[in-house]
Amino acid sequence: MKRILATSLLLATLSAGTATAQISLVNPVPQKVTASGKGIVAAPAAWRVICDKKRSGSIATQALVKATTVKQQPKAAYSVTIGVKGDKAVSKVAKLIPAKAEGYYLSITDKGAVVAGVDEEGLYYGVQTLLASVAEGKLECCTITDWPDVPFRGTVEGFYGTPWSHKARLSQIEFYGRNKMNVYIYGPKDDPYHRNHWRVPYPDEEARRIQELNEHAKQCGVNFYWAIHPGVDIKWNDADRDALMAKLEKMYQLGIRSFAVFFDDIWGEGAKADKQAALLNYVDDNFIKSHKDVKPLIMCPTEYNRSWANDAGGYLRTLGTKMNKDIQIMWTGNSVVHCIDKESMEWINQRIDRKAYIWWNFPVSDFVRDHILLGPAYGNGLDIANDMSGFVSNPMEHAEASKISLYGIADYTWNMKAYDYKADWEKGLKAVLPDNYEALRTFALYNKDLGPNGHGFRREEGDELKPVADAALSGDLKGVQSLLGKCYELRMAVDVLLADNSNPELRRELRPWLLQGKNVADYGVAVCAMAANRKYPNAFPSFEQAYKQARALQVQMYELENSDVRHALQPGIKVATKVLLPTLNKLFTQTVEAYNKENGTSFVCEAEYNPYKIESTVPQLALLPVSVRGNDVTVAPSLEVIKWAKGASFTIESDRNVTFAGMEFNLGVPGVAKNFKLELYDNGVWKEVSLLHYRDNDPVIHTGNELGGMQASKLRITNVSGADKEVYFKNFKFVKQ
Ligand code: LOG
Repeated sequence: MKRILATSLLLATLSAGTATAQISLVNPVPQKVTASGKGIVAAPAAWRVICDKKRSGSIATQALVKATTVKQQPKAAYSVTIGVKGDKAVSKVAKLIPAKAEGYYLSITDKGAVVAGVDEEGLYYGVQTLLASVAEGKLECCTITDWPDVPFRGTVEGFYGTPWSHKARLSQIEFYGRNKMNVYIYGPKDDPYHRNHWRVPYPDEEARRIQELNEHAKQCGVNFYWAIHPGVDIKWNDADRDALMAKLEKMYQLGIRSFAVFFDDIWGEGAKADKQAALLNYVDDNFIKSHKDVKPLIMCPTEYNRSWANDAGGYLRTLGTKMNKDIQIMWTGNSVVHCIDKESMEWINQRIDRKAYIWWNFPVSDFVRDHILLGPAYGNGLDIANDMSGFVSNPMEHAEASKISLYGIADYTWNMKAYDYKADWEKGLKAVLPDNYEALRTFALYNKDLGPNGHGFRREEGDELKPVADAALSGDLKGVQSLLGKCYELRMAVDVLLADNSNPELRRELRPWLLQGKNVADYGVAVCAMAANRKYPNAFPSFEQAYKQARALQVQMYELENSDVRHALQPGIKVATKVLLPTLNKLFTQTVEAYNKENGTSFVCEAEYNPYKIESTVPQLALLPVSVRGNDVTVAPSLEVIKWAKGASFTIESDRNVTFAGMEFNLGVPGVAKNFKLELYDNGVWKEVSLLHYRDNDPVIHTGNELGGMQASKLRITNVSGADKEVYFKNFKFVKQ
């Protein structure tokens, strides 16, 4: 009895202070919250909505009516009064509405709530705040004034690879609305009607789906931007200008009211700043502005990051001076994948003479498809809200899993100064998988970093594990025990997630990594048993038993990496690569070495097994993963323009001789075969193999018939043209016999 009293007293004191409890369920964190009245009370079972007649069809009203948290009943005692500045219903609180676009005032008491938006968007967000705060069946009496820091917040579906499914997009858009993001830019690189066949209108079925997405976005308060990517083959003539206008007009007729034009990842004719500016000014003057209901145009430049910007060439300054000021210009930061800070914002804004629109390449994983990125969104400056016109994240092709970091990005862009990425990460995990949040958290701890990659972008992973790892490696048995505990924990989390039915799409996305997580955890258990056995030689399992299991799991990890469990285009399956797996590998090696020394045995002590290795003097190619599927050996494609210097080469080496059945690669440019030399290395001699295209307009490069049956341990491709070349690295594979 006493204890209950004490707890309730404690609760009472807490709730009399600043409002936190129920409001902490709200994302993004509101700008200003003041606790008032009775603190936390039970939420009503039903409420009645009061608004001006003209407001009854608004998306805010619809969101309230459709809400499942609290039912709407015309006679309910609890009232929710809603309106936009100027509406009669909210005239009493008109003065309290913040004078900021998309802002709102919200008051919650035990008798009723009032939501007053400065505009329709603000009202919608106020309603979202109210709905999120009652999600656990309680009400927190308080007043809130709230508005976003950044005017445009959301995502750009701008990655290479399998575009999101229609269902995934619907779910994303709903998630954005709930978390107060107002932008979804549709620009998947591999939608042919966006890029390669940009002139061609969508077939009816696809057009209907885009229409549905756009309608859904409207209901969720999200602006659906449709992006076009014409730079690959655009001619600067009237015919192509008209083709672009015609396609945009078609999309307008489908109902689209927000547009973007992308010029990223191209070179040559399409990459000219003055031509791009002239074309977009034309689009702006004759399409965007002539339709009164269209949002400002967004463009992605060719030099979209500082490391690629050739300042002397003046590309960015040309856009800055020549392109209409209302056209927004995207920017990924100091490099393709980079966090953004004040200094880098100032650098770009000066050049483009406007506030850059940030395209943040996180959590996108199209350049590290063997990893899945479940970590928090951190590293961007908290003082740059006023330096940008918008901030969108480019997510992973794994839409559900991306929501973990998107949850944080929504918060960051709304209320930057208060952004606490660690707290957001926990909340994001809960939002994605409320039923098994702990398991998802444990698994996510081992899936944050990207591994070594061409962009040099890395993330924290496993810092919390380091003391345990150091202790285990120093031979401390307690350390080994703790490490074993971590492996059990991972194993349990994986099993729970593999059987979780509450978010089947998330489970489908995570599956390759879950299965690999299971291998890593089992491997860890075996390695810890080996280490423990050094202290207790008579315990079960024996050193040899545990060693055999550890070896078997190394093979299983490799086999799984090259199995059909992978998603399309996935080169491997990497889990826990930053701290846990390297620790286990080290522990394995040092334990085997010590055992061999003492017992005169010669157990293999290498921990990692990969028969193929790449070496390259083209830096962009040096870190690409190699994968095996049946007899196919594939090097993962690179997505950017590859600067292949004259004389530079790319070598792939096998740990044994391979008998070749065939080979095929694609550098994305017709006719380039003559610039490259292919050689195979056999018994100390390099032998040349001829290269050819089957057709003039087909970039695929084939090898001469002499390749069939040849044996070699290395294969090398060299730029022998005598000049630096710009190519793509779209596809590269050879087939073993
Ligand atoms: C592409 C983007 C891709 C990303 C990460 C931009 C503006 N363009 O290197 O489509 O998802 O990097 O690989 C890009 O970032 N090119």
